Amino acid sequence: MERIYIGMGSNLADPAEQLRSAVEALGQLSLTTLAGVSAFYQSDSLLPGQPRYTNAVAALESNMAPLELLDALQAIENDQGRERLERWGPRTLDLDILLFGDRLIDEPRLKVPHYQIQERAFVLYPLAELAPQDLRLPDGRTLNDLLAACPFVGLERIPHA
Ligand code: ROI
Repeated sequence: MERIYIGMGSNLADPAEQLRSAVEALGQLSLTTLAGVSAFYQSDSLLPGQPRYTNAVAALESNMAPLELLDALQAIENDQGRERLERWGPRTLDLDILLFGDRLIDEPRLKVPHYQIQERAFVLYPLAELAPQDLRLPDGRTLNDLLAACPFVGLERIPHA
């Protein structure tokens, strides 16, 4: 079993409900146990002119292979009405593999760790609710290092969402 962290985001069609449905679907994946879910956090889109996002992180314990898990996550996104009209466009559901054990994955379809973890408060703060602060990325940086460099700005934490 490997510990995997999934970043979740939505800014269309009742985002909190989209995240709750996604959590439910993650809990039903084969070879996989849902080990935890962070609070939900609201923030403005990094791109102007889009609705606000709701984001959260889920922890999985899984025996799935990375690309198998990626296929399963994309199936969940599609089930929840994701339409890939434009890159970075608004979406009903986005599921990203943030970390997969201590693996470094560099394939055309999948790069892990997710390349923007460090810049994104809406990923780091929910991740920190589930992961140990001394968690190390494959490049040696700890979660604590990343948090120290990424202020908690513009995030609104929604407990029990
Ligand atoms: N902004 C926020 N706040 N949350 C996201 O998940 C998110 N995802 C994106 C872009 C459009 C970059 N902005 C975001 O893809």
